[in-house]
Amino acid sequence: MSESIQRETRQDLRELQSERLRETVERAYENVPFYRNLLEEAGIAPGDVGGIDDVEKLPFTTKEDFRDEYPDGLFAVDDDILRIHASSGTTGKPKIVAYTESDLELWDEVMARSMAAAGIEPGDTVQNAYGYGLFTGGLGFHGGAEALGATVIPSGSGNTQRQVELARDLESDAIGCTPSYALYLAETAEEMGVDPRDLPLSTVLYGAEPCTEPMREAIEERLDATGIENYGLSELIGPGVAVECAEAQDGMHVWEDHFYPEIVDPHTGEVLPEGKEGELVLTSLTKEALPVLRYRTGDLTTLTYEKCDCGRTMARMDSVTGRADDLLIVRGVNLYPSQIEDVVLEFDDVAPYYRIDLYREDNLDRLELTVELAADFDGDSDTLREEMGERLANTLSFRPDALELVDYGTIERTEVGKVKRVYDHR
Ligand code: DLL
Repeated sequence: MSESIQRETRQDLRELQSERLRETVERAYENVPFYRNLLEEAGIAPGDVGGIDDVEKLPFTTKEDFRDEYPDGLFAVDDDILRIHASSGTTGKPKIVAYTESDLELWDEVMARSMAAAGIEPGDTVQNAYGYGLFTGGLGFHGGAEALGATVIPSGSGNTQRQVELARDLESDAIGCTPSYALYLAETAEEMGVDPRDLPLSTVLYGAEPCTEPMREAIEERLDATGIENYGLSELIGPGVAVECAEAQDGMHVWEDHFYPEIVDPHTGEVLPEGKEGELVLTSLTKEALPVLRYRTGDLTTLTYEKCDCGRTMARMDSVTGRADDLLIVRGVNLYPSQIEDVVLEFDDVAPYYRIDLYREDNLDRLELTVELAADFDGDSDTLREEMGERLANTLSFRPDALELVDYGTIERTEVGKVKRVYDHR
């Protein structure tokens, strides 16, 4: 089922989605008072949902709903919960998520499927450098690797020197980690006198934080491996919502038999046509403990339904360009950090490390950009700074108030958790 469903005709897939949406709405209505109220307020009874086309009638679920219903107000079961995870946002209470036995099986399945799509095979050794614990990355990857029949090394996050040794000595074929950590691993290997390109890793399955194309190229080049992006979020399951295929590396296949994607205008909530960028909204189609209807992820991306070169027919999502709440408004200009990253990392003379600091002075916004020079840089940094400033101005119609180029190794690295690059002091 798992293999063939990925190449199903769109029509058959929609029939399956229709059936599953009806069940999910019914489940949410019957078992979650929050959803019963929400649906009643919207004037919708479960019987009004005929098929997947009716998804647009349903109200949204938001991050605030998770916070307001903390800790378990969104759960649809009492006694059958086998696992709890949590995702901490930048503010407020964590979002608590729950799994029944069938949810954990589903998670293993979508993660095993993701790894297979990434080119990982049974018998391969997968080093899992995502954090174990409440964060979904560690255990999500772990279960998937075992379900696939791979050998998993549960190295977890941090301990980077040991990670290098493990990868080398146990001949890890693949590593799962954040994109920033993949670069940190390469850097640590170099410091240890190990050429990262000589490590046996052939696949880096990165995710959990944004990664632009130049950043992927840096990972692939420094580790001499294929970089495969994956996407997921705790509210829906954890990692395992979408992944690129090794054949095409051209957008992440959303496992649409379990997670139904839409793109909406982040301001109006209106559903946007294929190819338009907007906020990703996801509906779970098979979750038991925590069914979610039209969850506003806050992540900005686009969807395409064109069949992939690999033959899969499920929708593909682009890399996340930013989060709706990441938008930097600097003196009225709207910018996403990823747009700045895209321009800056195009320069060969810089290392993939930068930070953005925002201040307010005399009621005016001020953006300072700090970028690291490449380790072997021996050019004229004034000229480089000028060129970079020009290119930012031409591409983004925006020039940072200060642009500083600093020596390689100056910007603090993130060894554990998700990288932070924007510091808003306003
Ligand atoms: O980060 C799950 C995950 C673990 C995904 C490991 C991939 C690999 P949360 O901690 O709940 O779950 O954070 C979810 O992280 O809404 C996005 O904003 C961001 N995110 C996840 N994957 C990507 C990605 C995990 N590939 C939030 N690109 C999501 C950009 C991502 N952002």
